[in-house]
Amino acid sequence: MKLYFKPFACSLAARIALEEAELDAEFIEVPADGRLPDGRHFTALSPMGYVPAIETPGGFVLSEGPAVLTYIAELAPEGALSFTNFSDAHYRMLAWLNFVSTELHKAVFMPLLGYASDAEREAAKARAGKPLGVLERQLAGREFLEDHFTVADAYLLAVLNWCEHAGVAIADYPALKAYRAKLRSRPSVARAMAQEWPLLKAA
Ligand SMILES: N[C@@H](CCC(=O)N[C@@H](CS)C(=O)NCC(=O)O)C(=O)O
Repeated sequence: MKLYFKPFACSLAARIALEEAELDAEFIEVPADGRLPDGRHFTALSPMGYVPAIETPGGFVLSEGPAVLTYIAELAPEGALSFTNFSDAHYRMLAWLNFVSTELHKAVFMPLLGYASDAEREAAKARAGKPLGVLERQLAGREFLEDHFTVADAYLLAVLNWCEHAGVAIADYPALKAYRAKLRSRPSVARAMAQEWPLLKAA
């Protein structure tokens, strides 16, 4: 399998998931101009030009983070990155993936990371408190979003990594801050971040 990524983008979650489940993958950094080493343009794989995207040896291509993460979770040994299908926890995990994607990643962090006008950034700041408050309450006294580490935690960690750059005061959310610190020391997360640090610096 190939994972198309950009350093410290949301695709970091997919790298963490692959590390956590010890699944083999080739990691292909998408350059700013989208021209891939094999000559294709990245939009041939991911129509919006967004990472993450994965490509299997059989030629199956998938973009959209929550779908990519669900696919990796299902490739992994059962329970390693998600819960048993049809368990309540499995659907709560899917709900968290969607929550992180829509309420945090797109609604709050994308505008704050600079892809927006000043007015849109102000609106994003005003929107931040509600989803961060939901997460703060969920994570108070817990190590993970649900009973064990899943791809939803990997995604949330990748997004929380942007707080400082986006001007989101994570110190106002002590449970979230502690959750992020603890996850960063998890071996799969630490390995994935260490692999992408030099690439981010070089970018
Ligand atoms: N709807 C997409 C959004 C993914 C997304 O926003 N990816 C960002 C990085 S976090 C991206 O590739 N932006 C374009 C760029 O960096 O050039 C998904 O859920 O995967």
